[in-house]
Amino acid sequence: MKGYGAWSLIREGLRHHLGWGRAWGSPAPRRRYEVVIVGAGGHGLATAYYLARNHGITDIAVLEKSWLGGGNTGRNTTIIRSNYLHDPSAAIYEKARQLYETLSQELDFNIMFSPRGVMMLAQTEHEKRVWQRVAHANVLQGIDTRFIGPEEVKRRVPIINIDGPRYPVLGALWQPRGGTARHDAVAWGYARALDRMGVHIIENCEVTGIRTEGGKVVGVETGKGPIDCGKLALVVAGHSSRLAEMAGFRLPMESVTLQALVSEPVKPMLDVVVMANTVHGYISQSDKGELVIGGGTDGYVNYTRRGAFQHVEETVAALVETFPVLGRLRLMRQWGGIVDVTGDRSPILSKTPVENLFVNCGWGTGGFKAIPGSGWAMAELVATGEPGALAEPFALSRFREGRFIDESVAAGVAH
Ligand code: FAD
Ligand code: PYC
Repeated sequence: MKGYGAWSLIREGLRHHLGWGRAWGSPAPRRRYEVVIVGAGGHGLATAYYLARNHGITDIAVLEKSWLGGGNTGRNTTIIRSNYLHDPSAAIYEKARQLYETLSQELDFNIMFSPRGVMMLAQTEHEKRVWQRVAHANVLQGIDTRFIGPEEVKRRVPIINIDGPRYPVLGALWQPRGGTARHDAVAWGYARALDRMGVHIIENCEVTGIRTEGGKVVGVETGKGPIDCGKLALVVAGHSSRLAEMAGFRLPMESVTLQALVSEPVKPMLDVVVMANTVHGYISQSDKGELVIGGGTDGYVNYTRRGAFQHVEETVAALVETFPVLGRLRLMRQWGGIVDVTGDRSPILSKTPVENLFVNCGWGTGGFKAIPGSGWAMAELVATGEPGALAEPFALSRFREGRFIDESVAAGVAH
């Protein structure tokens, strides 16, 4: 497999790009692996990558029921930030944000990380106090955010209407090194690196059952036959409850659809990410010029990935007041993804009642930004059998012990 350095690009350019090989293979599954990871989304792939990179474990299969990155990893609106309130959240999201800064170089794959700045608007007095509090917490956590006034908001986002009428802009929480990355590229970059390290990624291989013996996991049933394993990690986002049920335990979470939409491409008019949580909308402009827009989740548990017309109406109506220019745009596409939401809006990285079976889920509406940090922490948990400092607060036991990490405000999306 070729690298993507300047010489390869020039050579392939000169021969019409006919010499590139596949970025990752499609191996037949072996009968047994040391570690099986279910789910080839960003979190499953990153878990495999840091297991290999940090812990020297490469006897791994990542099993994916459809195509790699086709779940929420390829459906999200790509926002990356670490401006959370509580220390455990700030630690794991900032670890991820820092890894994103150099991920293109590390994977030799351009993930198009764009630290253009993320702004979370304060549109009520209450929201202003909340973001000021988060800004103070972030100072103590060593995270670079600050509260900015309406004039600076207007300077950074000329298309914004700061005067209301319903919700004037009173300021914003500003994270200058937050931003976006190309979501598919994150999955593809990890997949290519894994293939080079000898890890098997097996697509079109749905896990249909989990086998245990004496309270210990021993393997999985799949559409391509049974596969034995020493350790099993479930990293399947919105399908986590179903996989946990196969192993005989329940997870404290619900699955709901989160929707997004994009406009037709237009000339550059917005070079930061803006989230307007009071009106439930957020917006950024992609490199192609489309405005990437999202709102809240469907208000009921469901496993559909359909875009719903009322969402377009609600989300756009909310944003048009703050960004009047949107009223003149045509919308191009809308879609949904099934997100896995816990009661405290924080993820679960944990051992389970089944020995050698681990879960990584509950990232809800905000797990894209966490992918590298989550993979790093999950790899440590799977490799050693014990959580490190990053994963420990996110154990399943917190729901029994009442140690909730309430991030419903910082999660940023209405759900
Ligand atoms: P996924 O990418 O969904 O991967 C799980 C994989 O498991 C899937 O590929 C699925 O096919 C596979 N799978 C499921 N069941 C099985 C089985 N039985 N056998 C084998 N494989 C199986 N987060 C942000 O940080 N910023 C954002 O801007 C943002 N915007 C979002 C916008 C939308 C519309 C949506 C839907 C989500 C958004 N998110 C955002 C959330 C983010 O996308 C998710 O938290 C994250 O992608 C979850 O990654 P994952 O790898 O856990 O899940
Ligand atoms: O977590 O920042 C986020 C986010 C934005 C849109 C969806 N999730």
